[in-house]
Amino acid sequence: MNQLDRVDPEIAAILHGELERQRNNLILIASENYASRAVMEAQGSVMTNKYAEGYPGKRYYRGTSCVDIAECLARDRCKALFGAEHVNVQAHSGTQANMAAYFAVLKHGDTIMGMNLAHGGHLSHGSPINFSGKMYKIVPYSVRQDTETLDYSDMADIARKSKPNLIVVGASAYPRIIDFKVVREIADEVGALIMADIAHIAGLVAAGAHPSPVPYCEIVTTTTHKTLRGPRGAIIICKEELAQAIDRAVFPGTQGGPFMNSIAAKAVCFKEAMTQEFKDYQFQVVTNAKTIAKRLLENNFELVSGGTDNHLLLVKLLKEGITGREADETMERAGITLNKNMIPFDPATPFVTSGIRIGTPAVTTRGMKEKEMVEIADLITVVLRNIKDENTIKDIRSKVLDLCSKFPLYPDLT
Ligand code: DSN
Repeated sequence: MNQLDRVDPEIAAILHGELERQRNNLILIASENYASRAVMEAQGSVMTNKYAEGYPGKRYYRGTSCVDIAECLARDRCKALFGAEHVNVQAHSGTQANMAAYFAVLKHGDTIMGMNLAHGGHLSHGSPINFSGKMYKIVPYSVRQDTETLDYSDMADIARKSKPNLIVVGASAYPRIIDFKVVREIADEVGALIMADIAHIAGLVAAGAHPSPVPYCEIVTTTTHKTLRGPRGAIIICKEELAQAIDRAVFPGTQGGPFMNSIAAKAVCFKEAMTQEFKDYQFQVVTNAKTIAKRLLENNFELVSGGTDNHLLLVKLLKEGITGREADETMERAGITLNKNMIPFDPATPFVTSGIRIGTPAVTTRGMKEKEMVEIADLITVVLRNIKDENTIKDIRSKVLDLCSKFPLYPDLT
């Protein structure tokens, strides 16, 4: 970072600090990952200088010959990766992708059925404090209290009663496979459209480690920076008949100029995602999550739904008498970065919570496998069992540093 060090040493020092933080901590936030150097080079490139409102071949600016090719490549690669009919690669974020999707197919006041935020859904799936909950009539569905898994027959009953215009399926804290085929049957019975938000599982879907929603849903949205391991941003996949409505809802509906640097980086991400190395990585992500889950169960912890089928798990801390907030704060001091999370039927507030969420995408990118997952589960166990013992926390911190040093991150980046 020669130029940045010279021009703005203050920000340069913060970036160096962030690189060291990422290197020296176990990142277990389920929505985070480490993008490749190639992705980061495309994102931090001259493409950031270009305005390109519109779409390839139909721009409102001159000088778009290069960015047009990049956007076409990103679209074509993404279509091939997911078997999609149409894709919009301009969405800046997951929430903006969802907003554009709603604007494309709904009117103000229409009914959306979305997963309860407290049960694993997302703010943009109808939370009353989000635009989605303010603009649309929201009918939430939940997980079953006994199994803590999606209750498709309850979902069908709710759909029959509320006749939603759109069923939103997808989650930010749900550890099990989602059955998109059953959701399609429910939607067909009540005449609803489906939008699957696969932000968390997109990498797994691309690799075949989770069933794809693309054949079953009119619209599929995802961010590109979670399991998909690309740049920060989002995409919208849809059926051909919705292509124009989706594109118009993104630009000019909800966004202005696309971030061409991010679009170039998305193209790189999609190319990487077509490799065997990426497929192997995604299956390892799942194996790693299952390994942590198994070890935590052996260590007598309770997990939401009793385990995991994907890249994340949720630990219930009610029995331990620890809040999620205490746990994630102490864990951070031990060098383990994860987040507090609501568990289904949580008696605590969203700021306190009774659970933690653990995800394996980032540590798997570092090359860690089953052996390290058992070690990580044991480190987490010691922290949770000694939450007030500062000497133990310090000891875990040094063990974490030791583990991190064996899996160098961005070794040639300074
Ligand atoms: N906030 C993201 C997550 O951590 O799951 C979703 O947007």
